[in-house]
Amino acid sequence: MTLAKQALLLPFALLAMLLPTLTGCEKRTPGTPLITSIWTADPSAHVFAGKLYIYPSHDLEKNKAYKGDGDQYDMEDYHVLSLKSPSANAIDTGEALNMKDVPWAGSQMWAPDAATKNGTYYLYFPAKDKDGIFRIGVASATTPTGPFKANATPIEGSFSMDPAVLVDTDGSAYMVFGGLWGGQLERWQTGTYDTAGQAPTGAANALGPRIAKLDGTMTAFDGPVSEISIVDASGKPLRASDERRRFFEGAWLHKYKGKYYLSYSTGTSHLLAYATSDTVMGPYTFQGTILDPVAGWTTHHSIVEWKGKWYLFYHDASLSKKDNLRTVKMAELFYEKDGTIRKVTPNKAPVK
Ligand code: FUB
Repeated sequence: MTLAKQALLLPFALLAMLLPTLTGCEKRTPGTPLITSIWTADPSAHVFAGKLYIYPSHDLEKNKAYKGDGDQYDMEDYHVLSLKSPSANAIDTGEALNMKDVPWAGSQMWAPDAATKNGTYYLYFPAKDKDGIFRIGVASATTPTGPFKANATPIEGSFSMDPAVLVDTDGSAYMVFGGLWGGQLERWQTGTYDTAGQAPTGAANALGPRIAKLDGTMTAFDGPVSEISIVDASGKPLRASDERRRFFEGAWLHKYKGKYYLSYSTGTSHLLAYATSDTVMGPYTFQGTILDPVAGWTTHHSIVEWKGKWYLFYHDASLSKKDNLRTVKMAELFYEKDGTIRKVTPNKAPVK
């Protein structure tokens, strides 16, 4: 081919390369990370004004010795990711909040979530306070990507970690939260913080996630915190020894066809499981597993509807091979006709 012909064809070749990006029709190989420029975990996804935003934890690589009691998840800030189409790579929109700007926080900025009301965006996040006790804070912004300004004190009455907020169809907002072990939930069984608090064992009822209604300001609880009961098909609360079904951490609430779905990580058995209820406060009846164990100790997710399809956002540690350096991923999620969720097999689930 002559040089003149090559020059003529160049614009067409460039257009063919750029077309998938321009039209949003590019395909991502199933199971590949949404972003690799930073380590990300605990993806809480939301659609705000038609665009998808992910509020993940930002895992950090540090040259430090850890005790391994959860302190290896040693995060200090949040970045918001945005996605322009389900198959596009995520874009890091930059730092949205840093621990140095949170007056009460001392360490471990863990899994956050976000919500919006009347044009303000709220970022909910757990962190250990200066006494080493997990609390849940809130920060606000005028855009979904921040920067967020943190309130001076944590939400009154909050404790433990992994907040997730559901804004219900009538506009009421609810926060579910809590997590065992590193998340300290077992230390709150008496209503006050007790360092000696131990998780129930054996046939005792498992601890449930906590739920509180948010008031109109979206920055405070509107009433007491309750424990959610997760029961089996016969209505019996799940037992502490039932590690493949009982709650451990990472609760998420969504609504599908008028039913409430509470999904969560089972921790020690590394599953994502779910339960359903006709009322937001529960009790929730256990339904099944959404995702089998992924690479790494933790598993954490969110579920969101976008452009008429449902998606599971999750993370794994397959890229770093280190539990505390994770990458967020997504897979399409399907409901059966009876409302049960079809188990996701991420390496086979195409994202179109
Ligand atoms: O990312 C730190 C913690 O690991 C989260 O808060 C838990 O849900 C687990 O994913």
